[in-house]
Amino acid sequence: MNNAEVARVFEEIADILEIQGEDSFRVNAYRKVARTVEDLAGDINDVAARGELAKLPGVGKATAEKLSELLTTGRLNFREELRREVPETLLKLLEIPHMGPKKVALLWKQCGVTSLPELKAAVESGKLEGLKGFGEKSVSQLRAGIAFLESAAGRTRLGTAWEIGEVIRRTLAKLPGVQRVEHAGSLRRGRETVGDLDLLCIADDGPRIVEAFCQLSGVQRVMASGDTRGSVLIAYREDRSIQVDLRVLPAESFGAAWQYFTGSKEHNVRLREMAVKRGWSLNEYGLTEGERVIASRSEEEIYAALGLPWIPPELREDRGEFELRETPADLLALEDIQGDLHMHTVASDGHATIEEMAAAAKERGYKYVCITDHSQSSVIANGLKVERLREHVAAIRAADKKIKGITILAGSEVDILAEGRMDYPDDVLAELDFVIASVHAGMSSDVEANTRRTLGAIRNPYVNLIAHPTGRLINRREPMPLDVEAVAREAARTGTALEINASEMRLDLKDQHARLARDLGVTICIDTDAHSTDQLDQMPFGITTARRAWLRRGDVLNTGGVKDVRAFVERKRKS
Ligand code: DGT
Ligand code: CA
Ligand code: CA
Ligand code: ZN
Repeated sequence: MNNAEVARVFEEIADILEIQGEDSFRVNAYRKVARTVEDLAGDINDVAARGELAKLPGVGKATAEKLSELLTTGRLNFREELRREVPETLLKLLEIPHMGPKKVALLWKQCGVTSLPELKAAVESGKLEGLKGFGEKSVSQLRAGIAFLESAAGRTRLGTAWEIGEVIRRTLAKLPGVQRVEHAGSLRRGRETVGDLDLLCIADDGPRIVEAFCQLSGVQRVMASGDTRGSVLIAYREDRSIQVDLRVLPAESFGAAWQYFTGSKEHNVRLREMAVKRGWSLNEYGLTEGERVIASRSEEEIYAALGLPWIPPELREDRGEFELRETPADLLALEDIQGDLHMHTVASDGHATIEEMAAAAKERGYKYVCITDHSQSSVIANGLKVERLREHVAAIRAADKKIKGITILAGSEVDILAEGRMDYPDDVLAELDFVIASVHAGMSSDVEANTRRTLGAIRNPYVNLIAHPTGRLINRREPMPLDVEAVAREAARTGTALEINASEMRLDLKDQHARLARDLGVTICIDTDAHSTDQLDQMPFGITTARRAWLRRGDVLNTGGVKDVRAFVERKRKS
């Protein structure tokens, strides 16, 4: 079991105990263990191997024994017992936004609700009326939350899907006789969530490839298998799985299949219409006129035959791509990114030091980074008071001198307080190279209040970037209601950048919002918000999102050099 899996077991124990009405001291003890394991820099199994579990913060002798049982046997008796005491479907309710164990307990004990369908029925029948903590407002919030959960059901976040898909792709590519394996479907188009994975493979011996595919590690169930296609369920968490479809084809029709199975459906419908207009037909086997094959080997040939340039997969959503006269040469690419301007260190809630983050960024070929730890109001994230910030800035300057080949800028991710006030006074902000502003607490359900708050930050002359503007967590938390257009207009007017946060949990701004912002003249900045060195590798998800927003190299602040970043800051301060 890895750290995250162990942490989840302890979170679940805490949830069940809290639902059962256990005192908060005991509940929090389990949550603390979960947090400790989750935040561990190394592998929990190594800690166990060294016999040092009991040395972890918040871990006593009894907990160390539980951890050890879990790590050696893969299960924990105590947890299995607890699970028998509550209905299995009850825990699922905790995934509804704004729903905590206390509310779940109330629903269960007072209304007999044990599952999502039962909760839905209870909401609709008015059964919750008069129940403590379920006033009109919170019932309507609950209704929205249920709808949100249903819309997320069965869709896997891009980062997870990518990781799973890449392992399968690389494994298949190594099989003898396999010439090529590629992703298709929504993963290739870079959608923020993926329903199922679609892989295509060029090989002669279909049945053997499909057989190997069905025996991949992680396969929970084989849904279908034939001579040229297979479909399996891959478990990636105890309670989550994703379907993977594989098709084996000959090289002659690979282009047609890749085009077809990449989609989107909407894009394909338009493309087929164009074929039909010419008296041709288009399907996964090729573009044909009667018996004659016009194109099938490559995507380029198919698009060209229809009078179109090759269209990058991220643009295939029927959002204007059929107007393209040529493939956009400067559509943003990972290689264009020169630096990462949003990351955390151990000074607040990150796991690595300034030097470690900078060295890791340098390894990735970046010319600069900006260290942006949390500000004082973010207490849970160990935000820095002014004195500590000044010491931190001095440490950043020292590291910048010491490490050659990369510029380390000193910044901060400053909380936007009520009514758009900033969490540090202006004279402190003025000492920083680059200032990020973001909302972390007190998000309102009122669109005007949220918008006013963000506009306030944008109007501060020292604020250079609004990070994760809507605050959503994909599949977990809805965006806060925000007038993105008004925010974008003001950002453009004041020379403030808006972020595409590349963390696969966030991707915020999302594609359509980023496109709107750019169209209104906003400079976009793509950052990982890394809390550890390996999270710097989330940049590709931000790039993909930017490509889906049709962003060009010139639309993005951190495709420029450090001079351009400094000039961007100076321009706003002077105006
Ligand atoms: P997903 O899996 O829900 O995230 O989204 P996709 O786009 O991967 O959809 P999926 O897996 O159902 O199908 C893969 C591609 O196959 C899809 O993007 C386009 C193509 N496709 C599937 N069904 C149809 C269809 O009925 N008509 C057309 N034109 N194309 C289809
Ligand atoms: Ca799919
Ligand atoms: Ca599929
Ligand atoms: Zn951050």
